[in-house]
Amino acid sequence: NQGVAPVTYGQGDRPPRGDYARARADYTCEQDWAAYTAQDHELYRRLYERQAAQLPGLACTEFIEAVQHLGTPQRIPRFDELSDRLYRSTRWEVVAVPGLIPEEAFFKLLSERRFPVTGWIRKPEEFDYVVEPDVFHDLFGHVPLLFNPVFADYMQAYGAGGLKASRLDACELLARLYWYTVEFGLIRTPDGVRAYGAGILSSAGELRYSVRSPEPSRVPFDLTRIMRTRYKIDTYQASYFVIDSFQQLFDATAPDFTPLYAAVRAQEEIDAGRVLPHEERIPPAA
Ligand code: HBI
Ligand code: FE
Repeated sequence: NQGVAPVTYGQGDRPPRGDYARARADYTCEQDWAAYTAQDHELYRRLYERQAAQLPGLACTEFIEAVQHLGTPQRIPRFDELSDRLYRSTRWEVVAVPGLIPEEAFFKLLSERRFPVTGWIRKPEEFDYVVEPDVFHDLFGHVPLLFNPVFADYMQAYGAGGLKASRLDACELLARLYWYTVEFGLIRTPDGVRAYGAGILSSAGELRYSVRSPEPSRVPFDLTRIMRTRYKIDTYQASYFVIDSFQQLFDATAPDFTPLYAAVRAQEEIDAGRVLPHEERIPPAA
C-alpha cells in the first residue's frame, strides 16, 4: 500500500495531521480505535456535552432527535458499530479517512452513501476551535442528519452532482452549495429559525450566533444565489441561507445543474453578508 498524497486547506503551509500513507486509493483507511487515548475519549466527551447542552432552542428537532444515534458520549464511537446502525436506518455508512480528501474522492464516497469521517481528534488546546474538520466535527456535526431519510438522499445526490461538476469545472460553485447548506444551513420552524448545518452544530460559539444574533444576514434559500455567494472559512458566517424543509432542499437540487452553472458564471459574485433588494430578511430567533 503506497498511500495517497495528503490534502490541506490553503497552500499546504501547515503539515497534514492524518496518516495519508496508510490510506487506500479511495482515501479511506482504518479507524484504529485502539489507538485513541483516555484523553482523546475524555476530550470527545467534553466536546459532546458542551454541544448537546446548547441544542435545545438552537438546533432543529430532526437533529436533536437523531443525535442519540451516535451512542454514548463517554467515548469516541467505533465507526463500524455506528455504520451498522446507520445502514439499517438509511443505507448510509461512515468510513474513516485521514482528514481532508480531494474533492473527487469526497464526491465519489458521498455518491456511494459512504460518509468520510476524519479519524483524529483535536488537541485539548483546540477545544474551542479547530481549522480542519476532526472526528468530533465529522461525527457530531454530520452523522445525525444522515439518519434522516430526505437529508440522506440529498447528500447522495450532492455527491453524484459533484462528480458531474468535476467534469464541468464547476466544483467551486457546487462547494458553495455544500457550505451554505450542509455546513452552515438554517431551517425555518414555527418557533423561528434553527440550525441544521454541521459547521454550526459542532461549533462552540456559532450555534448561538447563527440562530440568535442580529448581526448576520439571513435570507431564504435560493440555489443560484448561493452559487454566486463567496464565503469565509475562518470567521463566523456573514450570511446564512434558510430552507423551509429538507424536502425543499432535495427538490431544488434534483435537476441537472449544467445550465445553472452557465447562468451563474454570467452573473456577478456576491459578497458574504449582502442582502439583495428583493430579498426577505429573516429575523433571528427570539
Ligand atoms: N474531505 N474529509 C473531508 N471532509 C470534507 O468535508 C471535505 C473533504 N474534501 C473536500 C470537501 N470537503 C469540500 O470540497 C466540499 O466543499 C465539497
Ligand atoms: Fe463538515
